[in-house]
Amino acid sequence: MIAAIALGSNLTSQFGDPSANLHEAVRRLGDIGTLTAVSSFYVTKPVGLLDQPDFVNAAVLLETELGPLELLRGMLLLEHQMGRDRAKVAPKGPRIIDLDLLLYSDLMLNDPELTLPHPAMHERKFVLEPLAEIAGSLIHPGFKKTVSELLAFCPHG
Ligand code: PH2
Ligand code: MG
Ligand code: MG
Repeated sequence: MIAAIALGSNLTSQFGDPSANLHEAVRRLGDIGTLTAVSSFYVTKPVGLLDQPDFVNAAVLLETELGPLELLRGMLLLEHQMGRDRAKVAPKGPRIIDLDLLLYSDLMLNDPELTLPHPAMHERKFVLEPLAEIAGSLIHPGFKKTVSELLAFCPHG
C-alpha cells in the first residue's frame, strides 16, 4: 500500500539541526518500507503555538506491506528512537521529529488510535505544499479532491 507521511522538526538534536533530523527520519523510514518520493524541505513559520522556532517540513510517499496501525506504531517508535519525548513538551510545542500519517491508499478509518485521512491535513499549508510537490494528483478520499486542489483551497498562509 502507498502511504503519505508528513515530517516536521524545529529543534536541534544529536543528529544536528532540523534539516538533519528530517534527513535522518527519511533514512529510517526507508527501513519501514520503500520510499517512492521525497519532497524538498520547506522552512515554515510555526502554526498554532506561535512562540517556538521555525519548522522544517517535508513529505514522503512510502510503499509498505504494513497495515495502517502497524505503520503508525512504527512511525511513533521511530520518533521515540530519535529522542522525541512526548511527556516533556506541550502537545503543539517544539519537537525533534514529528511524523504524521496523512493518507494510507484510499482508506478512511476512524479508530481511537488513528484517523485517516489525517483530520487536519487540508488546513495545513505546511503539510499540503510538500505533499503537492510529490503527489499533487493523489485523491483525498473524504473530500474527493486532489492534494493540489486542497492546497489551492487552503485558507492559511
Ligand atoms: N506542527 C505542529 C504545530 N505547528 N507549524 C509548522 N509550521 N509546521 C509544523 O510541522 C507544525 C506547526 C504540531 O504538529
Ligand atoms: Mg504534526
Ligand atoms: Mg504527530
